[in-house]
Amino acid sequence: MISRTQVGIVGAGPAGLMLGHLLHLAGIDSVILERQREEHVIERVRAGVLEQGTVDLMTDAGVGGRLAREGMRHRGLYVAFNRRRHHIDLAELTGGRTITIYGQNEVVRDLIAARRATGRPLHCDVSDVRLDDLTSTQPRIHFLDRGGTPRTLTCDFIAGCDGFHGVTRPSIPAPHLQAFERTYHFGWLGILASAAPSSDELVYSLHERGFALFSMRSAQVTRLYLQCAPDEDLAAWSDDRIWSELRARLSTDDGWRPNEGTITQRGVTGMRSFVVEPMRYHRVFLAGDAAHIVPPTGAKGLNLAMADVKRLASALETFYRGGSAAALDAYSDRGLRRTWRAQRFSWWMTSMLHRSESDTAFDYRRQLADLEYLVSSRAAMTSLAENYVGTPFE
Ligand code: RFL
Ligand code: PHB
Repeated sequence: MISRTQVGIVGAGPAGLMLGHLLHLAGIDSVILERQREEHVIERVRAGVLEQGTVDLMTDAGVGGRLAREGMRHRGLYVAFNRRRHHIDLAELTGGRTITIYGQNEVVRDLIAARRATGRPLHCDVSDVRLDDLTSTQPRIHFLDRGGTPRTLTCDFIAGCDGFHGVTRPSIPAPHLQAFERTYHFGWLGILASAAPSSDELVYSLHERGFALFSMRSAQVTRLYLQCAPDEDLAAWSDDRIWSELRARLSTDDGWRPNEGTITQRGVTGMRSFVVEPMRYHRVFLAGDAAHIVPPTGAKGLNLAMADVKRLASALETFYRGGSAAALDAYSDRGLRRTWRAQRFSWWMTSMLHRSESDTAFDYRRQLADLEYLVSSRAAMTSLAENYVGTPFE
């Protein structure tokens, strides 16, 4: 079966779904292909921090209703070390900009509902996705639909929104891409717990035993992370061990500690920094994690993905309206500027807050000095705040 569309979108994460929705609003048709089942995509627990640019994009695109009702707006955050919490007033330092806590899976749930309401195609559970004719003006995507029927999609453009392990980036001939990568010798063990958040804002903590992060999803659900080995065996972590480690790394001398409750979800994530240049090959465009990965410490991944697809949708709209390809031609360079800025920030937050096996006592003292400086200098706090809340989307 052969069909055609204007934009073939590979991947139904936040990038692919938002791109499809923005194109729909511009009257451009698209087909979204996703290799996982729809329930899996909706239930995958990941990011939680939305920059104002992401919130505005959701709102302007008409998919921000539940986000406005259920998202938790935070004006600041805490940094903890030496058993003390220090407040950083993000809003005051950035002329009123804030962040919103709303789970990535909720963003995805809202975007899937919006897609279904448009009646435009979203094929989940597809397999064997392959791309060819990438140098032609009609690149193609081949796949098996959920019933196993082979299908071909002829496209004007292909958007690779298929994440770091997707098929689009490896389909581009290697000499055309340059990759920049850094891996870290640690990961995060993350949990969701049925416990009311004991702090109204996030707490990023450096402890001698490693990093820990206190976050939340709702008035009843706490989200917590512990630095661990990248290949940490979850089976070695009983609930008691998780809570005792979280208590050790997060509790502060003012008596604050996370509330505890039933652990409803747990997982281990490795960490990397990765950028590919350029983000385009002929009529194939890479967006989101397919093009770049940041360690989660700066909470930038989802927001970068949203900034990419906003730029891409607007460039495609310009192209279809008047035939100018200038914005498409600028897509990669503009995205790379934003990406490298987020890379620098995420690397900096990560290295300031994590302990490495190769670290010496000198390194730990240096990290503490970095943190002391951060919380005592308005200039240093402003630098963190500006980057954390994110620059406005183009
Ligand atoms: P996704 O979400 O990985 O979606 C890609 C989709 O493509 C599908 N796919 C394919 N489909 C068809 N054919 C193929 N061959 C395919 N191969 C893959 C996949 O199944 C998937 O559905 O990428 P996208 O859309 O670019 O979105 C990026 C974000 O998911 C990611 O950057 C964030 O989750 C990163 N991140 C955070 N970002 C933030 O902005 N703020 C945060 O607070 C934050 N915290 C986090 C995070 C990521 C984490 N993990 C688990 C890596 C916390 C964690 C723990
Ligand atoms: C989350 O709530 O999942 C979260 C918050 C901040 C981060 C990463 C993840 O930096």
